[in-house]
Amino acid sequence: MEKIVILTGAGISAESGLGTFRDEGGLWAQHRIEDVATPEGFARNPQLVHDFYNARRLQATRSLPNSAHTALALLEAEHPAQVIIITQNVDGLHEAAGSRTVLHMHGRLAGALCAKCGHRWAAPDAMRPDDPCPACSTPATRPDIVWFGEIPYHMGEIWDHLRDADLFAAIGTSGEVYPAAAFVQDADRHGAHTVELNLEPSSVVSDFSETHFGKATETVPLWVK
Ligand code: BV8
Repeated sequence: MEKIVILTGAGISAESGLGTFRDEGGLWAQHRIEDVATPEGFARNPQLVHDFYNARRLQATRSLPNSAHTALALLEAEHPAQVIIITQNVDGLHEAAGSRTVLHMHGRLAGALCAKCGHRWAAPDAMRPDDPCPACSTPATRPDIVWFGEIPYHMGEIWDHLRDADLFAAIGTSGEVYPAAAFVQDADRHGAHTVELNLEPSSVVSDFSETHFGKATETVPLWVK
């Protein structure tokens, strides 16, 4: 039974109106990574970081999945237990499109985490630094997001999927952030056919056997056919 492992990045949500990071005017052009996407930045100014994620959480709740998300959900419906999506995205658009097997390796905007006791709960629309944890009451709440320098979630499971993949596709990612950018090499080493679907060549395009350039809403529905 063919195993299809799909890595997605901000580019798959671009046409749903959510900003990417490294495109013209992207999120990293508006904010310094050090200030809003590192534990040090959060320790320095938790309100600034909460404001950054509160704004993205609000925007994400108002966005809709696009035909690329829907195409992947249909692919999974047609090949139950064969399709796994590993997303770097923190929006919930894969789930909103109907995908069931989604691993959020960089966390989720919808999640809140207590830095003291590790309790997780559904994030309120606007988080504040001194919100008490519902479990231990400590005012140590943070977005359930993996920042630079932190260990991505689900890595053990992800390595297993890459080892067993027959087909690995990366969709809408610049290939700038590790360990996600190296997944194609792991899949290739274990014999998978590798495909990049992106608006333009990523930094790791040479690691892929097949490429399709264009907008995700055009390339992904055609590719899953
Ligand atoms: C780790 C938070 C160890 C969530 C993010 C020095 C010190 C410390 C660490 C490092 C270091 N040097 C290197 C590292 C590792 C570091 C890293 O990679 N740094 C980079 C900058 C060099 N990585 C880490 O720290 C990671 N942790 O390494 O721990 C470890 C490793 C393995 C096992 C155990 C332990 C943690 C990384 C996670 C950081 N968190 N964000 C959030 O705020 O959203 S990363 C951030 O970048 C986002 O999560 C995003 O997902 C990710 C990748 O970006 P993309 O999704 O690719 O988006 P981007 O804008 O870059 O590209 C969009 C693409 O779409 C473009 O190519 C564009 O052409 C295309 N596109 C645009 N429109 C469309 C389109 N494609 C199709 N259709 C369209 N319409």
